[in-house]
Amino acid sequence: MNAALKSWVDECAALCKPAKIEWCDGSDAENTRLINEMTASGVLSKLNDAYPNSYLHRSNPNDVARTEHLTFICTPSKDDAGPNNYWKSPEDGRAQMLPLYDGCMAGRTMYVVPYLMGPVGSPSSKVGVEITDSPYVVVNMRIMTRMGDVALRQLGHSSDFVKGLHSLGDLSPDRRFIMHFPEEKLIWSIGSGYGGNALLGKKCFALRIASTQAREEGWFAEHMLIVGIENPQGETTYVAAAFPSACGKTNLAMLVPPASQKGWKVWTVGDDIAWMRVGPDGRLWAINPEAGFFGVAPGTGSKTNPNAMASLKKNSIFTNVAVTKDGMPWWEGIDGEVPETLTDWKGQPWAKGSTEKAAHPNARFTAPAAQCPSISPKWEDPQGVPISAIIFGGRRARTAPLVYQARDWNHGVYVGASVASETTAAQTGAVGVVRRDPMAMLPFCGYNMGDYFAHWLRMGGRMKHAPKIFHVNWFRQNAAGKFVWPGFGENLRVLRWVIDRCNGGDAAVESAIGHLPAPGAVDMSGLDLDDATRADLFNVDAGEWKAEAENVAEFFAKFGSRLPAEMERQRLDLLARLG
Ligand code: GTP
Ligand code: SPV
Ligand code: MN
Repeated sequence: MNAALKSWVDECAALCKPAKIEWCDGSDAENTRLINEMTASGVLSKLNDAYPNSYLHRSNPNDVARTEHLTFICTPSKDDAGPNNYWKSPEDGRAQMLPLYDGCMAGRTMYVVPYLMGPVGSPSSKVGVEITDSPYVVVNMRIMTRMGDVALRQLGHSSDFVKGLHSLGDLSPDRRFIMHFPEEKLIWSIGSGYGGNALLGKKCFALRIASTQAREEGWFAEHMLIVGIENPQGETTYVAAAFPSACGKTNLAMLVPPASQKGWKVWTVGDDIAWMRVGPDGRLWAINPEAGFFGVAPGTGSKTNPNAMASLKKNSIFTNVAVTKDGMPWWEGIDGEVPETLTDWKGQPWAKGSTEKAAHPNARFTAPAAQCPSISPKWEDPQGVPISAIIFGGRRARTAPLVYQARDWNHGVYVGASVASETTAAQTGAVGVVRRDPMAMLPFCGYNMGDYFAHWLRMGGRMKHAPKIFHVNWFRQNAAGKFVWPGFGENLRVLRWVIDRCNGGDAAVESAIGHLPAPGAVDMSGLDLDDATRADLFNVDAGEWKAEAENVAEFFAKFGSRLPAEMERQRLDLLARLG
C-alpha cells in the first residue's frame, strides 16, 4: 500500500465521512457491479441491445455543462492565476470548501479511483487519484483513463500523483465549486456531476494542473486533437489542432476522406488533449493522455462523423441525450427520420415539431478510444507521434479565412494568442458570443496567460524542427447566416495544403495576416461552391482585421507587464502590414 495515498484517503474519509470506502481496481467485475447498482437506483438506464452494454444518464438539469464562473485557481498571488482565471487564495479556497465537504458523503460510498493519464510505460504519462461519491464518475473514468491497478503499479511507492477530491454534494449551483491548488497538485470539486467539472483527469488535471507543470518543466499541455494524415504513398504526417470547446476537434480527429480524395487516410491519435515534449531529434512529440472520447452528441451522425458513430455503438455512456420508445439514444443530427415522439433529455415526453431540443445541445457520449475504426496504430505508443503542424481555429462567422499560415514560430504564437471564437453550449452562459480564447485554452490554462505566451515563445527556441503554425475557420457564414464551407470530411482538402507546406511546398501567397494558399492550391474540384463564395473563403478584409487587432490590444492590455513585449510587437507588425 502506497503510504502517501493511504494517508490522503484517510484524511478525505475523516472529512467527508462516507458510509464506506471502495478502492477501485478497474476490473470488468467491478464495472458490471457498479452499473447494476446504478440501473437499480435509476442513475443509469440500459439502452436497446442494438447498443450493447450501453447506458443513458440524465444529469440534474441545472448541471449540464462546465461552469467557468465557479472554477478557481488557488495560488498565493492573484497575478499568478492571471486575468484569465477566477482566483482565490489557497487559504480562502480551503476555508470555503471545508464546510461543504464536512460530512458530504454521509450514507454514500467513497470510491478511490487511481488512474493513469497517457499510455502505459510512457515517460510522459502521469498518475492521478480521484476520490468521488459518484459511481457515474467511476464508470466514466474507466472509459476516459487507464483506471485501477495499472495506475497503482505505475505509481509504486511514489507520492507523485495528482489528488482530486470530488463530491456531488447537494448539486446546488450555490454550493458548486471547482478549485485547483497547483502548488499541491490538488483539485477540489463539489456540487457537480458533469463532464469537465467531475471527471477530474480531464480538464482539471490534464490541462489546468498539467499546464502549470508543463511550464515549469518545459513541455506543453494543450487543448488539442492529434491526427495522422496518410498520403497515397503511405507517408503519415501528424498534426495537432486546438479549437475551443464544441468547435470541431473530435470531428477533425476522426475525419473520413471523401471519395474525391483518393488514397488518403486519416488516423485518430486523440480528440481533446495533447501532452507534447521536445524529442532528442528536436521535433515535438505528442501523446494523448486520455483513453476515451467524451464527445458532443448533437450534430454527430453517419454523414458528419461515421467513426464517432462506430465508436459509440457499444460499451458507451450517453449523457443528456433523448431516447426513442425502443430505447435507442437520439439527438439532433443523428441518422434517420426524426421520430414522432421521444423522451427528451429531461425525461419528459417530446413530440416532433416541438420548439425544444430533444437532446441537450451539450449532450455527450463517453466511448472507448480503442473502438474507433480510425484509431491510429500509434495511439498508445509510449514515445508519442512527431508533430509537423499546429493548427489553431475557432468559430468565426466573418474575418478569419478558411486557412492561413503564420510567417514563423513567433508570429504563430501571436496567431494562437489572438484566437477568438463564438461561445458554445459546452459551458454555461450565452451561446454565440465572440470571445478571445487564446490557443483554445482560456478556460483551461492553470496560470497567468501572459506567462503562458512567454512559455510558447520560449519553446520555439528549444525546437530544432518546430511545427509550422496555421489557422483555420470552418465556420464562415454568408449574408444569410449559412456556413459556406462544407466542412467535416472536406476539411481534408485544407489539411492537404497544410501538409504540403510542412513538406516544403511553395503554393502560397503573401498577405498581411500570413501565407494564404496560392490560387488553386486548395483542391476545390467537385465542390458545389460558386466563384464568389470561393473567393470569399480566402478574403482578408483589411478593415475587419484592423478592428480585430484593436480588440486583441484590449485583451492583451489585461495582462499588463506579464504580456511578453514580443506579442505587442507582433500585433504592431500586423497593423503595419495591413497599412
Ligand atoms: P469539445 O469536446 O467540447 O472539446 O468539442 P470538439 O472541439 O471536439 O467539437 P466537436 O468535434 O464535437 O464538434 C462540435 C460541433 O461542431 C458538432 O455539432 C459538430 O457537428 C460541429 N462541427 C464539427 N466540425 C465541423 C465542420 O467542419 N463544419 C461545421 N459546420 N460544423 C462542424
Ligand atoms: C470541453 O468542454 O472542452 C469538453 C467537455 O471537452 S468537458 O469534459 O466538459 O470539458
Ligand atoms: Mn474539449
